[in-house]
Amino acid sequence: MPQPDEALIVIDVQQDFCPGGALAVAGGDEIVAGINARMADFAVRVLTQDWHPAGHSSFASSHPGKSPFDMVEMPYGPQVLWPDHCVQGTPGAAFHPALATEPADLILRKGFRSAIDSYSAFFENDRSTPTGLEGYLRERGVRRVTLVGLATDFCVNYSALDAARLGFEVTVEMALCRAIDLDGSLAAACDAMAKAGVTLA
Ligand code: VGL
Ligand code: ZN
Repeated sequence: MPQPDEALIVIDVQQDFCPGGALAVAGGDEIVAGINARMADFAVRVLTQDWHPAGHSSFASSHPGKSPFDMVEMPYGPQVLWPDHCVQGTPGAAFHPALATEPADLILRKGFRSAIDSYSAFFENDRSTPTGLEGYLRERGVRRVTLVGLATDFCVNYSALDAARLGFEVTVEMALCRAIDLDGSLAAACDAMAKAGVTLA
């Protein structure tokens, strides 16, 4: 029986993060069936979608002389530069075709402002501009959130840390996540999440 105060948040299960995509996460497509199977266990189901305008400031192609995975300093702090990905309206921004989107109560888009990236489902990368998800969940009576999706060490990690900081009880189901793992970013993310009180299941 789904508990009324529990939400499943499915992070960025999109074509560009799956094998063959612009920012492919190894095994990204392997989690889709398992995520679909979990949806019935939650009263509230949210899907997030990374949704960048062309020429987004997180794209290496927007920074002359820079390459994907270089770091730059943005007004809001350090930022990894990515290959162009999840451009609004392109096939790469679409959900994986096997992801069950019908059960979703809310599809939340993020990263749509050119000048700022948004890894977290709750705040943009300045860690203070809200996406509105906190208000949505609170108004729905949610107190506990389970996170799955892509990528463990970026968007899942940032979302989990923000959810914990906001006072939600947070679980990340590691078997239903896959990581990018740049320079030890997966281990660092697991450490940070554990320290923040996130349950890594
Ligand atoms: C993501 C890098 C850039 C993610 C999104 O979904 O983890 N990573 N944009
Ligand atoms: Zn992105």
